[in-house]
Amino acid sequence: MQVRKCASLRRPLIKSLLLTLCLLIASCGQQQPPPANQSNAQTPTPQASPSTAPAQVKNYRGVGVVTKVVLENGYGNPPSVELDHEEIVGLMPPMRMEFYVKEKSLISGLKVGDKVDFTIEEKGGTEIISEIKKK
Ligand SMILES: [Cu+2]
Repeated sequence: MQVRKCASLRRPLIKSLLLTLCLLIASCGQQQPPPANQSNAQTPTPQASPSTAPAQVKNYRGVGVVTKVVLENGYGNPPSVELDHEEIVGLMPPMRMEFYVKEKSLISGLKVGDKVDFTIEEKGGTEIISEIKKK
């Protein structure tokens, strides 16, 4: 569709520029499957663009009870703590889940059953505990 439109243009001054543009569009198109139908073609798929700001760090406060402490996860993974946590406003409902922690020292003094206050650092969909203190 776009290729045919460009090929029909006969203005030499802008022809090479448009041709370059056509090639760019065509090469971009090759990296993705063609749209399933015409209505999709009218609404471009959102894509990550160079102007997209880098992922912002957001901090969330939470409270919970320690259900597991893992000081060594192996395979280069950070230590982790499993918590029965209350609602983390703006992030998630109450649940039991495991979080990675930034430093082993944050959880080395904790044990199962401890009530804790904690801070979660969320960046680009990844959550890690940056602070955790026994109540
Ligand atoms: Cu959770």
